[in-house]
Amino acid sequence: SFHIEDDRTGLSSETLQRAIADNLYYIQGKFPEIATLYDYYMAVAYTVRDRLLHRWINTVKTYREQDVKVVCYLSAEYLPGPHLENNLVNLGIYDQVQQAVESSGLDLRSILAQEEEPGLGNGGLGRLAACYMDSLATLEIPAIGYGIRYEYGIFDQEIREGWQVEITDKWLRLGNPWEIPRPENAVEVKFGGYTEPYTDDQGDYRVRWIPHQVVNGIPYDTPISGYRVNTTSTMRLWKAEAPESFDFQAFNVGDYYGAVDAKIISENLTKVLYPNDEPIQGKQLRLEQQYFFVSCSLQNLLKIHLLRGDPIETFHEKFVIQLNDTHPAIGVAELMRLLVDEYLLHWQKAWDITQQAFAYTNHTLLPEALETWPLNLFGSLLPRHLEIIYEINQRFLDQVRLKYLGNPDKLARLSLIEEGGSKRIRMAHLACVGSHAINGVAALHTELLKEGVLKDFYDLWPHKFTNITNGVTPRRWMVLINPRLTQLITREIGETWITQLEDFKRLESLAEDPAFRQEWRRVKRAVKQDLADYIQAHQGLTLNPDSIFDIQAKRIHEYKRQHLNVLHIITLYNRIKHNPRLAVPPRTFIFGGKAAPGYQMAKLIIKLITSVGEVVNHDPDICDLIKVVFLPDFNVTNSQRIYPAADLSEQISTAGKEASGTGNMKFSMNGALTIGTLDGANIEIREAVEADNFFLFGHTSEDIVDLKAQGYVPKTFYNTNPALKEAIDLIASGYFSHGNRALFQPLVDQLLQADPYCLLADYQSYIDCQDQVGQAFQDQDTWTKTAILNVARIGRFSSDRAIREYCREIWWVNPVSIHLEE
Ligand code: 26M
Repeated sequence: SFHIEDDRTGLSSETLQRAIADNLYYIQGKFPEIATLYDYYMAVAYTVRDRLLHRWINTVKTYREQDVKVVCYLSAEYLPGPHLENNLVNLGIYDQVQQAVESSGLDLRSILAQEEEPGLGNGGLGRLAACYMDSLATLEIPAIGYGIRYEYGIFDQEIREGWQVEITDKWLRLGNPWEIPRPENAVEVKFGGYTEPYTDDQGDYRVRWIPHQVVNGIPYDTPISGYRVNTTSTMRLWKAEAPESFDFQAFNVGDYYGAVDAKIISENLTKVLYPNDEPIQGKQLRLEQQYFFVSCSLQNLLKIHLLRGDPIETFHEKFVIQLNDTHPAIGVAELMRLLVDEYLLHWQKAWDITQQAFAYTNHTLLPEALETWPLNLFGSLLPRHLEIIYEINQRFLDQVRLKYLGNPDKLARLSLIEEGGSKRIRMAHLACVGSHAINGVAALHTELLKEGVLKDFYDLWPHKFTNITNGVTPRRWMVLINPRLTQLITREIGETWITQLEDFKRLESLAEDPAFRQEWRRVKRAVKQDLADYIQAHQGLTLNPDSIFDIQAKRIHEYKRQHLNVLHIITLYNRIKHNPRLAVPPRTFIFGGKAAPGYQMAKLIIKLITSVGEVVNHDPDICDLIKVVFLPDFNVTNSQRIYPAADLSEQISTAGKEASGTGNMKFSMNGALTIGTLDGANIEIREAVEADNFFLFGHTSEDIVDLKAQGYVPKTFYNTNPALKEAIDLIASGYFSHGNRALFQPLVDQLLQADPYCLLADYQSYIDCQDQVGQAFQDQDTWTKTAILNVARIGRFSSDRAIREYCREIWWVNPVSIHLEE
C-alpha cells in the first residue's frame, strides 16, 4: 500500500534527505550555500534525534504507566563518546543516512567528525558506565543513568616539546543537540547551616535542617538508544544553578552584586570534572558535586515513585540504585534523610528500604584512591548527614559488638569513622553498610577485596559479596569502529553475535581455514594502514603497516607501567646499536593516554616516551626497525582509531593493581594478541582464549606481596642484569634529554630507590616474553590463527553478559519491551 513517510520518523534515504534540509533551514537557520559542515552535522543530528524521540517518549510512557522495576545507575562520570554514529548503528539507518548525505553532495565521515564528544569522565569507570547504559537499553531493561553535567569535561591534551599541556574542554561551546533541558523538573539541594530538633504532630522526635545555602539542580536528558530495539533509556545529568528566590530575594535584599556573586558560586558546582587519580586533599567542591547530583537524583526518584501512585514504603521494590564506586555513596545517608526527615518514616523502616535499594561496585584497591572526608569539612557542609552517619554507625557497631565480643580492634576497623589525628568519614564503609550487594569488577579484584580492604565486611556479611567481571559493548567497540572486521565475521557466521557475543564461538573452526586467515590478514592490514594514514596526516610520521603495531593506550599511571614498555624499547634499541645486522622484526610502539594534571611522575613518563621517540625514530642505525609514537589526546573518539589497528595489546600493570581493565577486552575483540600480567580481567581473558594464545609474564599478585614482605631491593635487579642496567643508565645519562641528566632523575631514582610497582622485578620476564612475541609475529599464519581464536573466545567480555549478571544477581529486574504507538 502507498503511504507518505513522516519527515520526523521516516527512515528512507529520500525522507532523511528532506528532513536534513528541513532541519538545516529551521533549526540552524541556514541555506546550503552558507551552511558550514558543523551546520550540517547539527541538521543530521537533529534528524536522527527526531527518530529517537518517538521511541524515547514511548519508553518513558511505558515505564510510567506500567508497574516496572527500574535500575538507577548513579555515576559521577560518563564517557559515552560521540552519539551520532552510535545512534545510526543502533537504529539501523547508517546506509540510508549516508545515502541522504551523499545525495546532498556531502560526506558522512566528515560530518561525523564534527561532533565534540562529552568527556564527562576520566577513563575506565566512566566508559564502563556508558557501555552499561548501552547494554541496559539493548537488553530492554528499564534504566536511568544519573550524573553530573560538567561544563568542562576532561581536559584536551596537547603535546608541546614532548610534554603534556592541558587545554580546557569547552564541549558545549557550539551547542549540544543530544540533550533536552527539563527546567520544570528542577530540584533544590541544601548545603551547610545547622539542624534543630522538634516534635511532630504524632509527638515523635524529629530533626529539621536549616541550610545556609540552596542550589537548584536542572536536569538535562540525553536519549540512549538500544541496538535494534525500541527501548531508549535516559541519561539524566544535573546542572547547578542559583535559585532566584533564595539568594535574590530573601537573603540578599538590596545587595544586587552580592546576589550575582552567589549565583556564580552556585554555578561553579558543576563547572569542572576532577581527575580521579590525583590525591583529593579535602577538595570541598568535589564533595559538593557528589552530594549535589546524588540529592537531585534521589529526590527525582522519589517524585517518580509517588507520581506512579506507589506508597513510599515500596520504593525498594520499584527501584534499585547502583553506586558506581564511592563517589555517590553519600546517597545512603541522603535517602535516609529524605525518608526519615521529609517523608517521616521510622528509622528502621527507612533503613530496610535503603539497604534493599542500594548496591555498591568497587573499582579500585589502591589505598590512596579510597575516599574519606575530613569530619569537620563534612559536618560543616552536611550537618544533618553527619548526624545520620553517626546514627547508622552506632546501630551498626552495636551489631558488630554482639558478634565480636571483646574485640575492640574489629570495631575500630569497621567503623564508618576513621579515628586518629583527624577524624574522617570512610565512604567505602558507608557504601558497604548501606547496600545489599557489594561487587568487584574482575575475579581477582573481588578476591583481593575480600581478603584485603573489605575483609572485615566480608567476614561479617559474606553473602553480600559477588564478582561481576566488566564487559564492553560490541556495538561501539566492534560494529562501529571496525566495519571491515564486522563485515568479514558477519559474512561467515551471520549477525547474531552483535547481541549474543558468545556466538563468536562459531569462528573457531574458521581459524583452521587458510583462505579465511588470508582475508583476516587483509582486513587487519587495511585497518593498520588507516591508522598509519591518520598518524602521517597529523604527526608527519611514516609508519610501516607490516611492522608489529604494539599499543599501550590508557591513563598514564605508574601502576600501569608505561615506563616498563619504554625499558623494552630502549633494550631493543641498545641491541640494534650493538649489533646493526641483528634480525629484529620491525615494531611500531604506539602510546596514548592522559596524565592527571597534578601527577608529576606521570607527566614525566609522557616526556620520557616522546624523548625516546625523538632519538629512536631518527637514528639511522635503527633503519626504521623501531618507531615510537605518542598519540595525543586519548579519548573515546581517538581510541576508536586505535583499538582496531593493534597487533599487540599491552596490559602490563603490576599484578594486583588493575581492578579489571576494559581496554584489554576492546583490543582482543578487534583481533590483537595480549602481552600481560596476571592482573584484573587479564586472568579471565587468558583463561577464555587459553594459555597458548596469550603472552604471559611477570610476578603474580601473591609474588608481589611476598617480594615486598621480604624487603624488595630494586637495585639488586639493576646490579645483576646488564641489559636492564644499560637501559636505565642510558636514561640517566641524558642520552634522551640532550645531555640533561637532571630531567629524568626523579624517574630513575624512583625506580632504583623504591620501585613500588616492581618494574625491575618484572623486567627480564617482560623482555623474554617480548622476544617470544617478536618470534611469533614472524609466522604470520600462526599469528593470525591465534588472533582469530582470541576473537572467537572473547564473547564473555560483552557488557551484555555483565548486565545480565547484575540483573540476575543484584538488581532482580526483568526486560520490558517497548511498543510504538502509531
Ligand atoms: C586516586 C588517587 C591516587 C591514585 C589513584 C587514584 C584512583 C585510581 C583509580 C582513583 C580512582 C580509581 O578508580 C576509578 C577507576 O576508574 N577505576 C577503574 O575502573 C575500571 C572499570 O571498573 C577498571 O576497569 C579499572 O581497572 C579501574 O582502574
